[in-house]
Amino acid sequence: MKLILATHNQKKLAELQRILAPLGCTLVQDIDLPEVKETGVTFAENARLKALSGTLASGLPCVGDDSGLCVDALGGAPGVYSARYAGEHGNDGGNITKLLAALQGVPPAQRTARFVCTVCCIFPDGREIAVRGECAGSIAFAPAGTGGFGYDPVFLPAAYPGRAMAELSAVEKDGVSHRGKALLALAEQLKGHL
Ligand code: ITT
Repeated sequence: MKLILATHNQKKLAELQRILAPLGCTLVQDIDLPEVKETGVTFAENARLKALSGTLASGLPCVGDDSGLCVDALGGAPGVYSARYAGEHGNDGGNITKLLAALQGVPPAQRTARFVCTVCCIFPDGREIAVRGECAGSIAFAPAGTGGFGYDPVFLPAAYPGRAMAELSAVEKDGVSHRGKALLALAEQLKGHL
């Protein structure tokens, strides 16, 4: 199945492609999609806005991904504002610096957090699929690793004690990540739409 992917984040695109390809979906991004204003207050609303905009612009089935980091000690922040936590959209280094500063003095047991990924797929005939995946973990005291993107250097997934998400291989990350789980659910539901 050929799907358009409504994202302007190249690293997110690469992850979506590598997870969905073995599940039988090819993502294409050869269409100049409009920039979408993320005005939703939930991940699911924003994923739907991205998918809808892409479907309307391309006339093809389109997938939108809205994701982020929710930190318990910060009341769920940065949440839907994860990409622009430090002000400028997509400033990963600035976001990490701001997060570590906000958690200064917070002990390990209270640094619990989770990554959330919502994915929405909208077909030109109006059918919609919405799925969600989560990855539990905690926030480190300093960044480590060079893999992944975003907050991966400071996120310690519960499934790999003592390692940051950015220290995992792509296969290890996809096996436990919020995006890996959401896309597995999407692939399952897409079977019913072929
Ligand atoms: P698009 O809207 O164009 O898809 P974006 O980067 O703006 O790209 P989001 O609005 O969904 O995407 O913001 C997601 C942010 O959450 C992202 O910029 C990272 O800071 C963080 N994030 C999401 N998934 C992540 C992951 O797997 N690892 C680390 N950080 C992640």
